[in-house]
Amino acid sequence: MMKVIILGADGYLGWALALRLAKRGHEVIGVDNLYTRDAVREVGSDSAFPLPDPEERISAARKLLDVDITFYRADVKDFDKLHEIIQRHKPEAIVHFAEQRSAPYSMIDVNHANYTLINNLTSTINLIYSIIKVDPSIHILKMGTMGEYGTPNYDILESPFVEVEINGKKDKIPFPKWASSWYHWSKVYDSYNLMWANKVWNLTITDIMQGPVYGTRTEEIIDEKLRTRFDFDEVWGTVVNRYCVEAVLGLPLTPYGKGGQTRGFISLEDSMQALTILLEHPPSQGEYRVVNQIHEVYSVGQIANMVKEVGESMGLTVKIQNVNNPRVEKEEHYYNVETKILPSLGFSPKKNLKNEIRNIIEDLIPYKNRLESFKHVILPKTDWRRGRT
Ligand code: USQ
Repeated sequence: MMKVIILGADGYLGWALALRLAKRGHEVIGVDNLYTRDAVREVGSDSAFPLPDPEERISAARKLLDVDITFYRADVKDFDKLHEIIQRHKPEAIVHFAEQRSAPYSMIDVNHANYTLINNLTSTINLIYSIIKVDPSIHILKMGTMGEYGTPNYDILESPFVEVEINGKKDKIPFPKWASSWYHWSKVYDSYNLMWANKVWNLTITDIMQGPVYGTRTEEIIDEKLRTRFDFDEVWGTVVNRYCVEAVLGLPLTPYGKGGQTRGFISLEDSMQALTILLEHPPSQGEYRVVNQIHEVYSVGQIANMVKEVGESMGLTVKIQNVNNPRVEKEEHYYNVETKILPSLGFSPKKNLKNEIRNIIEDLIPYKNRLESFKHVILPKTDWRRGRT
């Protein structure tokens, strides 16, 4: 069994992973500054499911799952605090989710752009330096994003490097990246910084390129008190989860622009399975490993049709209304992603989008009244091109 620190343990993925790892018998130490809770309130929204305080969640986990999770309310931008926690617990692995994770939030204005870049880059640098001081053999499992690559007109390989030929001379370069928000760029810069830390100090790193995650359920979320947060507003919600809330509220589903934007999706449950596998099968000591963590590839238009079909089969009236795209992104494009590493380690997805949409809608219906009061934060307002509030 391993000792694992999760930075960002209060988030959508962080809390679900804390439960998964603890239930598998690993010792889990969670760290979070609870920033996401405040930043979601800042845009006038909240999680679809009311969230207990970290202490209440942890005692619910103790009671319902018989697991013990240690929690620190701390900011990983504070190097001394982060170092002290790592020094105290000396884990085998550290999962790094403690970053601002919304693309729209990063595009609101100069303050939000700076917050995103400073928070995200500083947290990763602090983690690198803490590990060098405590024990350079600690495995870093870092959440990157498929959005680092953008939507190129070539295959997205699962490799940190690619060989190129320029004017007849060949060399290896970092795999090309072309992000589409300050948030996504912050992850590109993090990846370069990790690659560099690996070269200088031989750190052992898994950099995960994950697509948008959807879903409300994991094997451990067996009670309302154990729910992980679920965002749906225009800033914090991601596309599948947003469409499901729109369907429940009788609002038209909102593909942006032409709706041909294609991404690689994964359910919350399968994301947990993948992360657990990557922790339990670390790369060799001193390796920088890049993993593409997606399951099914769909366009946002196709997903709208799927949510409409499932919603209607459940008795909801669901319309689709494409809205002006507030983002700067390709609306029709090639998309082909290599995914070899996770299957080679035994990853076998248990969920698919269609079945999971039904489960999400089923879980949201009892919260319809609560969701009604957030109707005004659903249509997109954050316009990439405006750059100010
Ligand atoms: N979109 C719509 N309608 C909506 C919401 C979004 O058409 O109502 C479109 C967007 O324009 C975009 C696509 O759906 O083309 C994905 O947007 P998203 O909001 O679901 O996800 P994104 O902003 O890309 O970010 C999310 C997570 C982020 C993670 C990323 C993975 O917030 O933390 O890194 O998904 S990826 O998309 O592969 O970069």
